[in-house]
Amino acid sequence: MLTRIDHIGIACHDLEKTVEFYTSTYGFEVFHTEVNEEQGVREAMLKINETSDGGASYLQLLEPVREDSTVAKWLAKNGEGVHHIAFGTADVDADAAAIKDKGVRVLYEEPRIGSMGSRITFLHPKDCHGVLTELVTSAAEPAPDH
Ligand code: CMX
Ligand code: CO
Repeated sequence: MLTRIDHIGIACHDLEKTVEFYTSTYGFEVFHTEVNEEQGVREAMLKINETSDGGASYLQLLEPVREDSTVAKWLAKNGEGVHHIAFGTADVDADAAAIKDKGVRVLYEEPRIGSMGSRITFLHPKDCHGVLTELVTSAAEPAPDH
């Protein structure tokens, strides 16, 4: 079951400048930063609020680290802006399978590693009314037995 907005992914050219905007304009704080080589991004997670399912909602600021990454390609076409939305669930495997059964393309065979050791997958934006949609189970949520 999808129980929160886990994060909104925002693509930017310069992570430091974008972090500076979000911290100085709104007073948000950087909760975590990392490089995800597989996804081709450097990222900063800004925690906005905790959620009733025990998780939290973040902004995920993303700067590409490779010219051939999905975010670099998207920035070249669209410029900076909202890149994707992510819904949180305690069981990304089960939710991805159920959504796939409804005819939505799930981009990964198996969830991959996202921010802070989470497990993530994506739904094709063309099957989601133009919104690239991520499903995420945070590392703090033990996957239920199947
Ligand atoms: N939001 C909405 N639509 C998008 C999109 C996005 N972020 N990215 C691509 N599209 C649209 C394009 O506009 C294009 O539409 P048109 O054909 O109408 O022009 C279509 O999808 C195909 O786009 P493309 O530029 O040819 O890109 P690709 O098909 O090569 O890749 C996608 C698209 C979704 C498969 C790829 O971006 C992907 O695999 N994304 C998942 C991984 C990812 O985004 N990682 C970075 C974030 C990591 C994290 O959150 O931790
Ligand atoms: Co994301």
